[in-house]
Amino acid sequence: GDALPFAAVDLGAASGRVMLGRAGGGELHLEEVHRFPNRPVRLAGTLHWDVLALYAGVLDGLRAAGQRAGGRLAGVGVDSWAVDYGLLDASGALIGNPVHYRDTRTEGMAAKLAAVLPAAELYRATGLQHLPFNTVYQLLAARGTPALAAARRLLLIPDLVAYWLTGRAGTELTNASTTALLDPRTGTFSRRVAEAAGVDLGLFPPLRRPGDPAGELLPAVREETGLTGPVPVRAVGSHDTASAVVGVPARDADFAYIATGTWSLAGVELDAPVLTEAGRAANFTNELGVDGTVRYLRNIMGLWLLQECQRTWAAEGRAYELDALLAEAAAAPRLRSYVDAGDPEFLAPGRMPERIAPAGRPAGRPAGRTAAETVRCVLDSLALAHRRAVADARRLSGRTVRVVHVVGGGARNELLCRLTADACGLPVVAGPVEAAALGNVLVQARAAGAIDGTLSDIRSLLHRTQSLREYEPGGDESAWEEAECALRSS
Ligand code: LRH
Repeated sequence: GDALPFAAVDLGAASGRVMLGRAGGGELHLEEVHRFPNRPVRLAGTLHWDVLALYAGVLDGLRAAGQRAGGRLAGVGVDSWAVDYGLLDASGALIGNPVHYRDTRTEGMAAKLAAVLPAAELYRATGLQHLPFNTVYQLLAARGTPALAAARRLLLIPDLVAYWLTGRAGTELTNASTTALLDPRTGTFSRRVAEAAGVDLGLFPPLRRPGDPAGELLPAVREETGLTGPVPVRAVGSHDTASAVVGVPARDADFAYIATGTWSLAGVELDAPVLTEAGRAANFTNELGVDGTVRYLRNIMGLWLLQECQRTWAAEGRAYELDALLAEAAAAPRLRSYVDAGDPEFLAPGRMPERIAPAGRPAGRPAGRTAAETVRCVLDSLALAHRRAVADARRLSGRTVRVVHVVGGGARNELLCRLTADACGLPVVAGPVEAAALGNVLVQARAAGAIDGTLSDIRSLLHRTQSLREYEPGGDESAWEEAECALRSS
């Protein structure tokens, strides 16, 4: 058939966007119709998401998408970052602003849960990498608060936005798999974990899978966005990383991926979870993907380190131009200093250049580094962390990896891609930058019948239609190996 227009709402930690994707008849086009900043707000000591500002951005974006598409859309899908949620009261109204996963309320919660459910058992039941902000810890931190007591429903962020658009509530599976309340073998909630954490599973509306119908735009929403006719909303891989992995333009099965943005999510796609103790020790996660797949990966701090440095410099009146900084960083010697980009010490916002500096490895002048030297340290550290994650994914899963796909915002960072190829000793295929939005559109398009096929067919379509860039590994891999050993023994 002909290509149909779908809107992909993709909310990231730094910005939200609405993309118009046209898919069908062997074609795939994507254009950005609206982008808006996502600015967390600290209020009374708690870091929040400004979720109504995001919703306003979504409405503006849908209006813009409709205008581009002649007033009609064949569907809408919503994805966003994982783990966070909004609470609704008995009338369906939002209780307070959702708390940001970088808020410190979860400190000490892992130990608290481990006292009733040992970490090894939690891992066997949920397969999730320990991250202090996993939903289960957030809910433990919220126990006994008036907000949670008044709550009748809990909606993960993309489900919350979909609820406002449609009036219908559901819990999308790929994102539910990031809560540490879901058993990745069965794709159902784990009563045992919920009981141990004191979580009322009745707060979650029924599960739905990517491709499932999720309602239609409410008349009031259509009116506000100028859209005509019924507009179906469909569940997609509502966890942005799940959509980004759909958007990997792989040619065959032997690939690793790194979804780069605020985070780097580096790993492989599997048919079944790997719930081994070795995997737990290596901090590997089993998140659920589209079509029954498992995203076996590690969370790495990602470009957050760089974004946060820039924010600090700008606040100090030294706003640097990113391209100039990157060019200078590219000319600097490699591995002068590096940090463990997986270290939760970098999770919270604030004073990032300073926090990165003292942790840097010696070699030269640790103090008084220039901004470009700090940027180089960040990118070397990310490449190093990518190397470790790809090697660990291979080792722990037994998968063959011949190529590393870098998708998401980091795919346009040439230095990061080049260093990643060098560090991994593997070719890197970079792009698409908007993999999450493409994955969102493609899952909708398939559910709507505009395209068909398996994930591998979808990936061939991406490979044919998207512009990609290849980086062959170069330089001396042993320098990366040495740095890795040095980090491990520090
Ligand atoms: C990336 C992401 C990642 C999560 C984090 C909270 O946007 O969804 O997969 O771990 O945000």
